[in-house]
Amino acid sequence: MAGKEFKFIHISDLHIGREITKKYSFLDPDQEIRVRRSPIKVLDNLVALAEEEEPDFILLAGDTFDDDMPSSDNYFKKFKNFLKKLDQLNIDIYIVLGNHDVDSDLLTSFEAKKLPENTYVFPAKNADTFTIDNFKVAIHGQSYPKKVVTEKLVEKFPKPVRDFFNIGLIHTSYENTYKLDETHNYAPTNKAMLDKCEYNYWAFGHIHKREILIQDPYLAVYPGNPQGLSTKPSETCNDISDGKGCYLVEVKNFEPELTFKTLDDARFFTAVTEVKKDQDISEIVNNTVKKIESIQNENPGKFLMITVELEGKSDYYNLILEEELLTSLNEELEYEDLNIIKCINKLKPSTKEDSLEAIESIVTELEGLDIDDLENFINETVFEHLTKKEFKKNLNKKFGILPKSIPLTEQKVISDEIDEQESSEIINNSIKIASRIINGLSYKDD
Ligand SMILES: [Mn+2]
Repeated sequence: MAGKEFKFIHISDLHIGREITKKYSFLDPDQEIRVRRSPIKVLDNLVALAEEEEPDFILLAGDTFDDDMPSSDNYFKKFKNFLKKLDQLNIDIYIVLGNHDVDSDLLTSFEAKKLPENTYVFPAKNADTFTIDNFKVAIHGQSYPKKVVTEKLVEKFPKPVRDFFNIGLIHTSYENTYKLDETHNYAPTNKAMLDKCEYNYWAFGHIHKREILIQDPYLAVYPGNPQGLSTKPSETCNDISDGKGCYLVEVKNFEPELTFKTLDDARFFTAVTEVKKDQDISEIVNNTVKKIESIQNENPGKFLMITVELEGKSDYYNLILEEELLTSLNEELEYEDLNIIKCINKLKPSTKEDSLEAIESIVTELEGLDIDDLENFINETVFEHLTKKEFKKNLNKKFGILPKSIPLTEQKVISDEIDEQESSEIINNSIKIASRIINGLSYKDD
């Protein structure tokens, strides 16, 4: 017996209220506002999608709010406003609470009848079933009763309603696929448990990476979060061409068909630059800029937060400062909808022969310098470019040379009165230290 055609949207883990920008304080003010608003912007995008697609209902599988959210909070009011807009569009919404929003006022407001009529929040005490007779749909769900739920809630889910399209709505860690530690392995489910329920569709939330876990004979789906929240792999768009969002599910003759729909406004990416051994910093910057511009072309209209990683073997592996690279890239790439948020130098030293060649060039440079130039060399090249703070400390201890921020006139050892012997001693020691560092050794003699 065939049911009516219907369609719904499956979304989860909005984490409204999460302050994404706390860690990225160097975004300029306009950028900061845009990124901070991105989780709430998802609601506007979802309303626009609902107007376009006219789904019959929406399923929200937990972690709507990032934290305890009182009904007096602005974010809560905005969410309530979103529910009202859906109500005006005649779209129902079914919600369960997850570990993040269990202490929000969502369920209590629903029970106090303070939410619009189109909204149903599943109880926390036990699983419940909501049937939509018109479409022959039965939605079974349960909210979290507490933050840490180790019980297998699905084991007590109701029997399927015969001849209905049965949907299970739950915030869960499925098969512990992502090797979550005990404290995050919430309301665990596995295939055997789901098989037993004989439902048609499992609408999951919790894991932020989208994934279709089971395709046949029923669907089990994580839509992922609709807005990336950090630089963690599950939050980035590195492996997904269409960003983050939700699933539109169209059901004909009880056969569900999934279409992914984008809802995000800001995207995290990692741009990996493969460095060849003798490429200098300007070549590395140029190649990275090209990589970033191609990401930009593939993500029009989105705000991009990019982590740059340098990989490979390089003669200059320890001469490239992450902070300096970050500054030069952000200077090269002055777009209002893009920011390089982090640079990570994962370069390894080249072969010993290559390193020796690099040392030789330093030696030659050092030997050709007079005292003033040597001073400058040590200050500019060594202090500015060598990454190891301890090296500076050591140099300071050994020669009484202080970091550049302290005027040179206050430094005792290196001065105009320095004699030939002292000068050559400094050169030799500098060479020794530089060579050890270039070889990846400790600066100490041991
Ligand atoms: Mn969660």
